[in-house]
Order: sequence, then structure tokens, then C-alpha cells
Amino acid sequence: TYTNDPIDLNNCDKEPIHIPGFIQPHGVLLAVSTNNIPTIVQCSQNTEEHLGLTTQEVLGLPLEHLIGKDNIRQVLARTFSASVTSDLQYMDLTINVSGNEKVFTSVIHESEGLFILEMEPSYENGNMEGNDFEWISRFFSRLKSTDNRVEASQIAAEQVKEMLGYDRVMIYEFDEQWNGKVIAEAREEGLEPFLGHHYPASDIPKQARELYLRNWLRTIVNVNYTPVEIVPLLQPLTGKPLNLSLSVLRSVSPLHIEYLQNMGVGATVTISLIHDNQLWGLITCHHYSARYIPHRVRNLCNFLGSFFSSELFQRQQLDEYQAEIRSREAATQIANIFIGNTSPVRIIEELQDEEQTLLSLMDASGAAICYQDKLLLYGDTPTREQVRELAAWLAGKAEDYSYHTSKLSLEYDPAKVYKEKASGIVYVAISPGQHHYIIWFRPEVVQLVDWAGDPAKVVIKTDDGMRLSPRKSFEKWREVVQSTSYPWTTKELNVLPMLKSIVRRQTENQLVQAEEQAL
Ligand code: BLA
Repeated sequence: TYTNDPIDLNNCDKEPIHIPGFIQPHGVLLAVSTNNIPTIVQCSQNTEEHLGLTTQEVLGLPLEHLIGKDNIRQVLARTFSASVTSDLQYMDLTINVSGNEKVFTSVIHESEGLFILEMEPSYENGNMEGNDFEWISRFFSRLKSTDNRVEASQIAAEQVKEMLGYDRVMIYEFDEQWNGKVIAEAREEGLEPFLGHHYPASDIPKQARELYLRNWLRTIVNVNYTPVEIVPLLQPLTGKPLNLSLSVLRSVSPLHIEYLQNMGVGATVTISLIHDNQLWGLITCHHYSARYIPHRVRNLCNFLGSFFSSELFQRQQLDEYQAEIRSREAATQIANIFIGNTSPVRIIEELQDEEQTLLSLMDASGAAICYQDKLLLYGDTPTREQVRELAAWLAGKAEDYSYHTSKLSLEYDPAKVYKEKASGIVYVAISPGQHHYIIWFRPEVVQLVDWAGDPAKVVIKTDDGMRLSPRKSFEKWREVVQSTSYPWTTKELNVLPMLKSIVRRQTENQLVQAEEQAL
């Protein structure tokens, strides 16, 4: 391959996966000049197998001589539309191969001044024909009938599994640091579940994610394939290997192949989930033997994937909107306790009954309120003494009466001993001197996952070949997110000003009243 540095586990993001110099063998690739007589200037070394002509015979040949007059018109029309739109429209080309008519499903696109024509023999279309309308209508109606994100993802996974006839289909969602989580899964019976598992960003390196943003579907037809070389290696116009960024046959990174082999996977399809030109997730599909999916079905999956993506986004907005309303209501309820009462004793009595309200306000697992020297604890929290010490530290950290972090133990040493309860905290002072305050707690996410069942403990295989595997990846992810809670979202933190203003004003009033009474 064309690289200077050897690629290993630590520099995956440097691998130039767009110029591998190879393709997968289930199709044939021709690079064609764009001048008056489109001429083949590079080709994959499997032309004889697919087209009945050796690479020597193909190279330098005008494309028309290979595919015929009728086809060349179709192809040229597509090259024009391919250069304006980025979607790959496939066409069937019937070509005479050693005296026999052979049909190829073909796509064409522009690459650095050349056209790349990729042709796949369409013999395998047969038994998958005819279900399209049924698939589309079932996909739409089942998706429409769900009322939250996870349910919708589950339906999408099940429907894609049915369409592809694959063994496992996962909905994989990225977080802000590009770590990933399997949020829904449909799989054949007896397969180990990956649902709920987390993986580090390095499993799908940046340059791969960039390609998935440009190509909405990626398929590896046979993980154990022998790559086919493109000859000559260098693209005549650029002097570099042919740029295969938009190629559907592009050969796969050997490291990723190793990963899939270690998992026992034989074929994959990956469908991009995009919103606002951002890759937010992937539909990742595994089959445990080689499996070819015709272009028609790939296109359909693409289309349904983008429908699912926008449906899901609407649902997410609705979910977030409802969560925001709930937390505003909870904040109002807490604020009203202070506003509606003048007696500190009464306030504390009422606060004692509000565990659910307080926890749901911040989607927290624990909370503490300190008021008039009384410390009330709710849910899972550090000890009283630890909370009081933490509060003193927080009073110094707070700007404009509040502070939050999702990595407490990395900022405040004493928290190391209770990070499983409090890696995330939100602090808000409710009196000017910060003697009165509320703190919310979230657990370390790693502990949370371990309680739910530790994927790293699932034994897949134990031989040396396991250095790249989802299990190892989980361990790596665990190192990355150690000492971290799920992040506090902007929407969640949005209620803080409300608490600060109402509660602070109210407590000031009460203090003034108390002082007046004392005089
Ligand atoms: C690509 N890595 C991918 C893809 C997935 C994953 C889904 C898309 C390609 C595909 O297989 O269809 C990761 N697959 C996963 C994860 C699970 C899964 C997390 O099933 C969990 C269940 N990958 C590594 C390391 C490197 C690496 C260490 O783990 C680098 C050394 C590289 N992954 C890598 C590359 C690609 C990739 C280069 C792009 C492959 C391509 O499109 O050519």
C-alpha cells in the first residue's frame, strides 16, 4: 500500500484509507479519461474474470470499444449528472463478454479529473426482487406507530435485518467525543448481545467517519476476500494512487478487517445516519458468512435510513422538549416551597417529601439541599461530612452562584473515594453567602455500565488473535471515560438561572423578615 509510516493501533487515524490501491473482488473498476474519446487509463486486475479481457487489453482502450455504443451514451449521461449530484444512481449495462451477454449493475462518479466506472455482475438480483413496496410500507407504518427514540430504533433495526437477510443489525449512536453506543439491536437467536455496549472513538477513526458522511452506504461483501490491485498504481493526472473516496468497491483497511475477523464476522453493511450534515450514528449490520447485497436493496436501505434518521430527530426534539418542560415544572415546584412559606421549619418539612421532584429536575441519581444549617440528602450521595466538605470547595469554585462538572474526581481529589456515586455534580447556591445550596449527583458511567453487566467480561475467544475486538475496545473505552459521568446538557442546566433568581430573592426576603422580627 501507499503509506510512509506503518499503521498500528495508535495511529489509525493517519491511515490513508481513501487511496488503498486495491478494491474488493466482487466487481470491476475502470478509471476513464474525460477527454473527447473517453479512454481507460487504470483498471482493477480482475478484468479478465469479469470482462473476458486482460488488463493489458483493457488499458488504453476507448471505453466505447469495451461497452458498446448504446451503453456509452447512458454512461456519459450519468457522468454528467454524477458530477452535479452526489448520489450514486445505478444503471444496468449489458455487455458482450466472450460472446455472451452479461448484465452489470454499474455506477459512475468523478474522481480528480477522471471518471470511475464500477461494474458488478447482477446475477444475484433474483430472489430479492419484488418485496420493495412491502418493505417500504411496513417500515413507514411500524416506525410511525412508535413513540420514543429507542422503540423507533428497535423497529428500524428489525426492518433492515429483514431487508438484508443479515444476522445482526445494530443502531450505533455517537456521543460528543465520538465514542459510540449500541442503542438498539436485532439479531439471530443464540448470538451474544451487543445492545448497550460502548466503544471508543478510535474504533471508527475520523477519516472513516468523513467517508461515511459522503457515502451513505458501505458494504464489505466478504471479509476474507483477496484485494484486487488497481493498475497502474498511480493516477496519471495526480501522480498518486486513484482516489477512491466515493468508490463503492474500495478495499478495506487491513486493521478493520482484522477487527471483523476477530469478531467472526463474514460481511458488513453500514448505513450512515446523518442530520444537519453531521454523522450522528450508523446502522451497522453483520453477517456471519459472506453476503452480497444488490444495488437496488442498498439504495432502498439508504432511503429508509435517511427517513428513519429524520423521524428519529423529530422524536428526539419532542423527547427533549418534554424533558425540559418536566424539569422546569420540577424547578417551579421546588422554588414554590421557598416562596410559599415563611417558616424555615415548614420549608424543610416540605423539601423532605420532594425526592422525586429534585432528582428528576436534573435527571440525577442523588441530591443534597443545605438550608438553615440543615443538610437534606436524597437518593445516592456521598456522606454528610463529604457533602459539607465538597460544598465548601464548590463555594470557592462557583461563578455566579453555580458550578458543574462531569469529572469531579479529576478536579477535586477527595472525590476519588466516592466517584461511583458522584463523578458528575451540579451546584447552585440559593443564598448570597452560599450557606444555602443544592447539589445534584450523577454516578461514574463506567460503574453504571458494570452494574448493568460488564461487556468486557463476555468471553468471545482467548487466543492471541483477539487484540482487536469489541471486547478489547470496551476496555479501551472504559479507560477513556473512567471517572466521568454522563454529561450535563445545556437544556438541563437551563433551569439553574430560574432557581437562582427565584430562590435567592425569596431567601433574601425571608432573611430580611427574620432580621426585622428579631429587632
Ligand atoms: C470502520 N469500524 C468501522 C466500521 C464500524 C466499526 C461499524 C464501519 C465499517 C463496517 O464494518 O461496516 C466499528 N463495528 C465497530 C464497532 C462495533 C462493530 C465498534 O461491530 C461494535 C459492535 N478500528 C479499530 C482500530 C482501528 C480501526 C483500533 O478498532 C485502527 C487501527 C479502523 N475502522 C477502522 C477503519 C475503518 C473502520 C480504518 C474504515 C473501514 C473502511 O470503510 O474502509
